Amino acid sequence: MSAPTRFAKLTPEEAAELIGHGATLGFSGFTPAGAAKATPLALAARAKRLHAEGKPFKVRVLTGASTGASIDDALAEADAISWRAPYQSSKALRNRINRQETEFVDMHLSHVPQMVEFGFFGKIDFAIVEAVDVAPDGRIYLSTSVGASPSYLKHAEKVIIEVNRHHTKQLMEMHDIKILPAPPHRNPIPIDHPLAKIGTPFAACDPEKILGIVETDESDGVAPFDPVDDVSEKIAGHVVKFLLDELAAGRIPPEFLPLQSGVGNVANAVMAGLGKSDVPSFYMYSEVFQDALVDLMEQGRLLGASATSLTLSEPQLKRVYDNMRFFAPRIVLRPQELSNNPGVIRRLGVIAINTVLEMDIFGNANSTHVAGTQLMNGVGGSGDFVRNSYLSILVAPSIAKAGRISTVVPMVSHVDHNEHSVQILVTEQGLADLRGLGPIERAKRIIEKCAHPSYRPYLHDYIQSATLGHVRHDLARCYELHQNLLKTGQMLPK
Ligand code: 0RQ
Repeated sequence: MSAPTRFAKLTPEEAAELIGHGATLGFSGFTPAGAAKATPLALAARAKRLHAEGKPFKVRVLTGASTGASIDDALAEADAISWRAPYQSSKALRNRINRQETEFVDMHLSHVPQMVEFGFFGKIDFAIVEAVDVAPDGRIYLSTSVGASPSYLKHAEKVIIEVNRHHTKQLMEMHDIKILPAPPHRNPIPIDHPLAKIGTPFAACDPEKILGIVETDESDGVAPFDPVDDVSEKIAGHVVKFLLDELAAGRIPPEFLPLQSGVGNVANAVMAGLGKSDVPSFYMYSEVFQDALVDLMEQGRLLGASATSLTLSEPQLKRVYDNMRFFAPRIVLRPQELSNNPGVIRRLGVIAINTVLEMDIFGNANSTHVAGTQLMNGVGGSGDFVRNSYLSILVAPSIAKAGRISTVVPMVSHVDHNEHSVQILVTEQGLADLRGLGPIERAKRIIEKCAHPSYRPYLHDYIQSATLGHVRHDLARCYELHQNLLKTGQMLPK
């Protein structure tokens, strides 16, 4: 394909000048993968300049999920974000959200395209989207993530494309892009295998809306994972043993089921553990394709993966780019409405493994808010998978902050995943299979299998002293551990 000569070339500063105070921006980016890079940095610099002149400048920011430093860190540090959805993982932004300087809408990632489609977020003024190529007729070949970019390109009034030369154009071989029609005209989505393709390798955009192209040559800047620690290894061990037992019992078929794994070091360790185990070679139907999966695919342990982003550190990404003949047919990158689609997850019988901050003794889980108030990152795609998977596994270390916090508590201080969706809880202490158990049996099992020994007596005592009922609670006491933490910095007295 020829260079996109039809469109004006813009410097990042020129692109940023086009964007006015109060605009709603739909950025590409799902994790740092495929995030717009130069334009948001120039926008942050512009915001700082305007603020120094005493002028207001804030924008409303939509993305696929979290972003690289160029969007959330830079714009938050410039105090330039008034409203943000659907997910973030930036310290600078998190602090502003928790001080209520930025309004944050924490939502299921599969819902984003539909909400854009129906105008729930209002008018999208600009889509600012990273691509590897643009055709004169407006076909946009996205880079390392798809996320919600196709919807932003379709609905934004104006479009700025960042063409990033750092990435291979062959990425288009992985992309499978489709925007679902509006209900009630939705036929079944014909994805009956993780690698099934149902769309096009490009996102469509009216070329008349494209104001210009910003050229970049920058990596996604994905940080490599920490070495696997003892706690993550133990959690991975429990998950692997459980899956092998399920396989032996015939509750997982011999060809296995597609896996989804959440973000972070624990999730990465679980995937590495599964690769080394006797679990049969498997597929993934997940949202993020992260570092451990490159090795597993090369070893033949991972047969193929559906995701919405290729979130790889530079060395791992280079391995993929150097061997696209091998990797391209084995990876499909889809819009997040499809990578995280509840109907497809249920159809394929996904086994989902996600990390939480805390779990309660009845099986409710909190992924997002420390002590019920302080946002960490957001629910992300975890809810899409936890609610709809064949097996829904939630993992966490049993204690945090050197034991001052128990992640197993009487009642979670914020609910992201409720007891009706959660099936299996795992900490380094053990695994609690909650299927078929009523509340009191669940409580006993979670305390014995998952709680840290130093918190078990407290939790048993809580149940004993609670009001008799189907679920036993002492409403005066259920947040005692959290209240202790807020008052003294630890959940139990020394
Ligand atoms: O604090 O950073 O100061 O050390 O929370 O905890 O154990 O390092 O775990 O990095 O895997 O993150 C739930 C946040 C876990 C993540 C969460 C403190 C702990 C540490 C981080 P420090 P760990 P991880 C699909 C999947 C929601 C989205 C999701 C997440 C820090 O997995 O954001 O699942 N999940 N998406 O010390 C107070 C507690 C704590 C606690 C841990 N109970 N109270 N602090 N910490 N438990 C992907 C996408 O959607 C893109």
